[in-house]
Amino acid sequence: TLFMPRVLSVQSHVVHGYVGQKAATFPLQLLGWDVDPVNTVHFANHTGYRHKAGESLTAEQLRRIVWNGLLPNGLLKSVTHLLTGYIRSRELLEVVRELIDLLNSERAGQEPVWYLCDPVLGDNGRLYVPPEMVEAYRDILIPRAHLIIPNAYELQLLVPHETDIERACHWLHTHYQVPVIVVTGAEADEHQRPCVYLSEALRKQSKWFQLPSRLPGSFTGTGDLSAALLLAWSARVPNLQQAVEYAFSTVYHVLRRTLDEGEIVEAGVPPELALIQSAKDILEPKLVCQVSDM
Ligand code: PLP
Ligand code: PXL
Repeated sequence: TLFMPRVLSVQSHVVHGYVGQKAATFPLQLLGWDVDPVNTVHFANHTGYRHKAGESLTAEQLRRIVWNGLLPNGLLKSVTHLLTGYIRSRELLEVVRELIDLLNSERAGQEPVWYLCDPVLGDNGRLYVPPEMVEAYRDILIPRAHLIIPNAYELQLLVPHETDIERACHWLHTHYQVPVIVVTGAEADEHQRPCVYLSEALRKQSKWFQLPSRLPGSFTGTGDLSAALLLAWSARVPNLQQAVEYAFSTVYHVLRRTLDEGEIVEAGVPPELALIQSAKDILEPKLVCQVSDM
């Protein structure tokens, strides 16, 4: 039968720029996915700008969208994947937990919904959600995810007692049953590579992926783009290692182009990703990741 992936994408929307849904939807659609976006916020722009304006979705509003609309119209039945990103409140996170159970009950008799969780907490030492979200992610969403993609800072927030990336991943895996963990932007790692941690069962095939070089500069939306690409490729290639290669090669090309021609609105504010200009690199990424055994 034809594989027709449809992802319910629960993350932020910005009017201008490319973070959250705006970073995820275009690549997923180009790669053949139907995307059903649920916007957790509707902001003017990402929060790195001087002026911030917009509204957050409340738990009650999310309940109405799902239980008064999507569910009774039968629109959750075709959802094969769930992607979650920027969520600002514990209440909303709890509704997402109910949503996971609902999606799975709508798929009774079929494979459960495959869930990629990006535990968006912050980056480079700066939290962008209330601090109680750390525990909320650990207790509520992470145990239900098939793959999580924290950056190095988020991993450290989630597992404060382990500074070693591999040991922190091992701890999350054994205590929270997370099958796959992909850690991005590992500053702690002098080789500057995204790390891929697989469950014990898959461990023997685990590989590390070396990026050609870390690109200078600070970006925003990179994590959202990485998560979407990893999801898109994970359903198109036979193994996760390959999906990581395609996804991070694409991220590299997008960042490379962003350095050359990304929109800079204001000094000190990260440029917007040159995403639309990168359509060819999204569709057919030239591989730039070296796969090396550890
Ligand atoms: N440079 C390259 C080549 C990358 O692949 C990435 C992220 O994957 C970054 C920079 C940005 O890393 P961070 O997650 O710290 O924003
Ligand atoms: O890329 C993370 C992110 C997502 N959504 C919004 C943001 C940011 C980072 O600044 O502001 C609205």
